[in-house]
Amino acid sequence: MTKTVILGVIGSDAHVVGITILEQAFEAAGFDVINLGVQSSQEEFVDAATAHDAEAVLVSSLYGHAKQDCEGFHQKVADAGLEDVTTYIGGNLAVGQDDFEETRKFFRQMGFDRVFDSETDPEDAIEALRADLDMRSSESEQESHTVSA
Ligand code: B12
Repeated sequence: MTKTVILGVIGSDAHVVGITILEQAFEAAGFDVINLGVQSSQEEFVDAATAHDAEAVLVSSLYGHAKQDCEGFHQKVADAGLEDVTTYIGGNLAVGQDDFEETRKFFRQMGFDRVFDSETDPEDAIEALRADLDMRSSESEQESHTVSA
């Protein structure tokens, strides 16, 4: 069965190239992608996940304000009864991004299931989501490698 993912760039961020690539990669991998585009609010992510009965929400942020833009996001997810929805975030998540492990820890504590940096190959995110959604076929399992995110 096709799995639906909600994708968008959060806050006032207008960087569109990354999510366009992610949209194409996830669609090619067989996911049904609802692309909210840039400058999407927390409410738009939550409403779309509810409306489309999504399995996952993929949040992108490039301009360095992800911490502020994601504050309270997982409370809204919980309030909407979407605790089972897998949430990922990726991009340039902090200004400077000197120590990505610290950044990853911060966003994991915020509630994101996985946190990806701007060097992420979309295929790694797809592999991680397949694993998280238990979609991995036995064939791809043989070829898989561990994704740390
Ligand atoms: C093009 C660009 C712009 C264009 C955007 C045009 C457009 N409509 O897209 C313009 C000129 C408008 C722009 C504006 C700004 N930008 Co700019 N921009 C860039 C630039 C040069 C390239 C971005 C890009 O398209 N990359 C190519 C795509 C393919 O890569 P990507 O976006 O990183 O996405 C990939 C990964 O990050 C990852 N990914 C992204 N999201 C997610 C989510 C998930 C779930 C997963 C798994 C993976 C993932 O997968 C993507 C695909 O491979 C980068 C520098 C750089 N080299 O990255 C700066 C950069 C992102 N911009 C930056 C900044 C600061 C700004 C401005 C704030 C500048 C200003 N003072 O006005 C504004 C913000 C405007 C706004 N409201 O958003 C900074 C951010 C700094 C930070 N975070 O620490 C950067 C890093 C430049 C820098 N080195 O300082 N920018």
